[in-house]
Amino acid sequence: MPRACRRPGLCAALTTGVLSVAALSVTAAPGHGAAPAVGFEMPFPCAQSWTGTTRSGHSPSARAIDWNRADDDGMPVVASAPGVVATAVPGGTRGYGRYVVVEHADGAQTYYAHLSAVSVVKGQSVDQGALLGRVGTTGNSSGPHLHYEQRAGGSVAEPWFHGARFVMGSTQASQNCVDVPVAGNFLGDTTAELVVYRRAERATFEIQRPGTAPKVLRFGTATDQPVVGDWDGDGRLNPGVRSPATATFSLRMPSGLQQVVLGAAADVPVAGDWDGDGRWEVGVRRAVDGVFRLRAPDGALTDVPLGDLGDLPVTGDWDGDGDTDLGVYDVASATFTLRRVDDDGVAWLAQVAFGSGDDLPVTGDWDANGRTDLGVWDPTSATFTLRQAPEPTAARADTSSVSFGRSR
Ligand SMILES: [Ca+2]
Ligand SMILES: [Ca+2]
Ligand SMILES: [Ca+2]
Ligand SMILES: [Ca+2]
Repeated sequence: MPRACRRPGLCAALTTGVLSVAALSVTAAPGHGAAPAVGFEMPFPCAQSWTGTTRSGHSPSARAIDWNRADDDGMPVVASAPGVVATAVPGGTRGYGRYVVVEHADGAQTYYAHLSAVSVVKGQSVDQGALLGRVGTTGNSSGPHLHYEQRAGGSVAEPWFHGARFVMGSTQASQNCVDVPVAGNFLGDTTAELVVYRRAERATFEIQRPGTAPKVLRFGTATDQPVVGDWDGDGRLNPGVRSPATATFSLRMPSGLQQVVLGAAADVPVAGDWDGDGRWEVGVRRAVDGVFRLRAPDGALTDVPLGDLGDLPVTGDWDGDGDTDLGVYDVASATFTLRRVDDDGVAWLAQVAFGSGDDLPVTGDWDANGRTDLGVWDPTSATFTLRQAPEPTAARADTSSVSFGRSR
């Protein structure tokens, strides 16, 4: 029952069969110090140390944390857990100032206030560790810091991080160190490899090689968004990242680095060979309206609306014609919607139910038949589940599971 184990303290007790008094107290008295149902991490990139304090009369609750560290003005603020942006106020001047609220499972919420910049928009899905904004001193604030709350049932709850109750006044290193699932043919053998992007100050792409250690490519930072593609058209994927703050793609090739500025901070990067010439291009799925904006090599832009605001974008060549197609994944219903365009230019949509729970989508040609297949990655168990069929939209399919990456 891995999905129930999102509270490391309790899970450890359950797996050893010894339910200690401390573990029992975890389940008692909801709202009065009970462990949250969501496994929250600190709202800062992996390994950063921050000091959290409160005071009597802290509005709206002494359970709210003011986070500080040296030179903290402008430092990145990231999501404590996956969720949907419930509120994003990029221009606030009173109270919380510029702030973000993320809604998680079971109606739990996290608040991030007094920001200098907001990088997300209402309605979009954010993954754990995703950039939400920058530390600032907007609104009712006397100096740069992050005002942070965990709420349950609308009330400010006692904050917990990494399965432990937070001790006010303590300095802790963020364990918001997450893998992001990626896949694609990096090694040139025509089948797609399983890959994770390991968020860190010096991030890495970890490429699975069965029977031997993963191939590790160092590229990107903790708050970059991974985006991979065959930028030089040699048949193998290359790493890439997009910096949300500057909306800049950095695409790495053996010959050097290509940079492309596209979209707004909140947009999600995508990549594919839109024109089928063997070299991949980039695009974004716009967070404000869910429209894909695809960039041609000459800079021309094509807009394709697809899916709902909170859906996650996927790309792949579903019909095997050489042109990359678009799709979206609805996490709540665990359903892919795949779009292809026929020879007459008519767009067709097909839905495929696959995955469950908090799974994140991945796509890759697992069987090397030229058609991109579907898959999901379960962050709780760090397991890829791959769907294999002659065509990704076929009703019948085989599935296989592979553990790869670090569980959250
Ligand atoms: Ca390449
Ligand atoms: Ca191309
Ligand atoms: Ca296609
Ligand atoms: Ca395939």
